[in-house]
Amino acid sequence: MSILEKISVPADLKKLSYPEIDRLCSEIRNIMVEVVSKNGGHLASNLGAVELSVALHRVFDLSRDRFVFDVGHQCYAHKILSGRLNKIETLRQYGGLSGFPKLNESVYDAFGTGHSSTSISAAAGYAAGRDLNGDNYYVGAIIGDASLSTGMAFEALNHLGHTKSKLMIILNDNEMAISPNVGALAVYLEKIRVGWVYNKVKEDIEALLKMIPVFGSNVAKFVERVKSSLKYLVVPGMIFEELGLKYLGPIDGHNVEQIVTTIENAKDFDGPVIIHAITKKGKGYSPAEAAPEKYHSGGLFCLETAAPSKAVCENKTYTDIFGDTIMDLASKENKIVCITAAMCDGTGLSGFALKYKTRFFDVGICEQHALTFAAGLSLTCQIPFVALYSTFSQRALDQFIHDIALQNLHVVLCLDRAGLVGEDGPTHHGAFDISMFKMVPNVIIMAPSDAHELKNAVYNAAYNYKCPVVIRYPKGKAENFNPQKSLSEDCCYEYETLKPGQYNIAARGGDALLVSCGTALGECKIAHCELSEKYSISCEIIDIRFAKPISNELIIEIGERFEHIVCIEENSLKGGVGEEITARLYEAGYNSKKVKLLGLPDRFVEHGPNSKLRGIIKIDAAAITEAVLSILKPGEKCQKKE
Ligand SMILES: Cc1ncc(C[n+]2csc(CCOP(=O)(O)OP(=O)(O)O)c2C)c(N)n1
Repeated sequence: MSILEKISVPADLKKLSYPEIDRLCSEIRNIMVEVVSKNGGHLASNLGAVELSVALHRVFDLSRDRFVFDVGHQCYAHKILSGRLNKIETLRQYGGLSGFPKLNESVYDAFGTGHSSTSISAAAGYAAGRDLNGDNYYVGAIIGDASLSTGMAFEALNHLGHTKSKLMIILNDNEMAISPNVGALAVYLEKIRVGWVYNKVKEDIEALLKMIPVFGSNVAKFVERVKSSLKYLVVPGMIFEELGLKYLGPIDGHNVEQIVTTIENAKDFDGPVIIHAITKKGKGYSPAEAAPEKYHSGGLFCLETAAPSKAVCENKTYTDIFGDTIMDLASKENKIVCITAAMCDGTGLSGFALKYKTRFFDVGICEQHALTFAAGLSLTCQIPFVALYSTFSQRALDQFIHDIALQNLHVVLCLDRAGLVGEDGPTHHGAFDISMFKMVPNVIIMAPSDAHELKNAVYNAAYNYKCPVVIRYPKGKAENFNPQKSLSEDCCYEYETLKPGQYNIAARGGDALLVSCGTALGECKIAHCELSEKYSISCEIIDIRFAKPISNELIIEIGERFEHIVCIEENSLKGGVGEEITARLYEAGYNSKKVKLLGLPDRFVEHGPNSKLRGIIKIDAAAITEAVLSILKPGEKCQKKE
């Protein structure tokens, strides 16, 4: 019988011996590796947090005590231990378990996460509410070293130092963000780790300090100063102590007994306490230990060889195309600089980072800082490209408005993972970028429809538009609607100059119009064929290219030539391009049009394969066909061909 089978409720963990706990940890790791090999997911961070999760469940009752998992990409062991083992095979699949903690998935999940560095704030709120209500459960946050180095985490620590709420922070320090962690805090934690082996020495020195006698006030002050500077040198975690938290550690984050003992010691401290646990990202699965960045998150892989499944390595993605293009432009223009917020590889900047070391900045998980930093760079005539995932740009909206757009600075924001992202689900879908940035004055927003269009967007953003520019493109394989033109010979690629608002007629037709935004063009083309072949309906397709500006010329072209219009975008319908086009047509006096708007609905879209999600929310080719048929009058070109 496996140890896991002995656990029907988390409290059963308390009955296990430590050797049994060790076996349990291996069983959990085996399950994780197997499930992630089939379903994809965040492997390396989860492998590194097994013992921490086991220890938390051994000490606390997490259905009552409230622990917030930061980012939430390390919650698989927690899910396995809290009654979800029988559903773990459904992880990240449509209708199955989410890859992140989710309030409505289990009573054991204290807070929904996905974006980094929210855990201490949420836990602080829990602690304040608990105290107001006169309750007495435990509250805590488990946070990685990279997530701790963001503004939001510092804001929470700063607040806690003031409130002194009883709360436990577990710092899961593996020296890594997705890539190696960067920044001054990372260096500080590294010093503590190095000093870890000298802990004994520290204890001896502290004992020695206590023995220094104190004579007279000046001597006393001097001795105090010496004591405190020596303390800074040898006592780990002083920065946290100075902020008003009790610091415990560092401890071995893979030794459950040591973690449990430390938590037990910390539990009764009546204030904020931080336990510093040293862990290894990818622990227990050698390919992930050797290459934690590669196994941070990703697609399916072969269990035996650990090689990515074939589908994963085929064809260039939009991320690759962006990476290739920026390298090409940077080879000719030395003012181009690139900024990432801890997502160098994910945003396609690894090549740039290697080749142009001084022109590349990884600022850590700090999207707000990344944008204002870019604003400063732009004022020195550099051409900053900030590459983020669409969803993470949400937290930097004010910096975009106040620091970049208001001053009309030339900063290019490249938003990868725009639109649906599939299995990562609602925390990661890039659902709002067009709506969010479209309302901001001075801004150009480009939504390229294929690889060539993306190359042109990056080129024009660098050279032709001296204002804030947003370029949004999705996850996954890049379409190429112009296969005659080579994508690979970058050095002699012929970029096309585009006027802001310049649209492209992608297919001619007269019965109805499909207004396509970005990569929705692929689905429009399929619907176009189906409407023509099955129903003899000829549709025109306009690829608007720019979500902003939408030119008057385009509005007049649509208004004069079409009565039946379907707009398609993989962005929220609220504040999207469809809404604007409808309003502008009406305003221009074209007020009798039949219009259908397809886009992301006014609810959070679940996780699952993108193709399935597109069908459910009706933005795929079938939905486009259906929309056209629904607005053409019966008998008016919508008889199905026999
Ligand atoms: C706001 C935000 N930006 C970027 C990310 C992408 N991201 C996910 S995990 C991660 C690194 C987290 O590192 P750490 O907190 O140290 O945890 P570890 O994975 O090392 O356990 C990043 C950058 C995110 N989730 N949220």
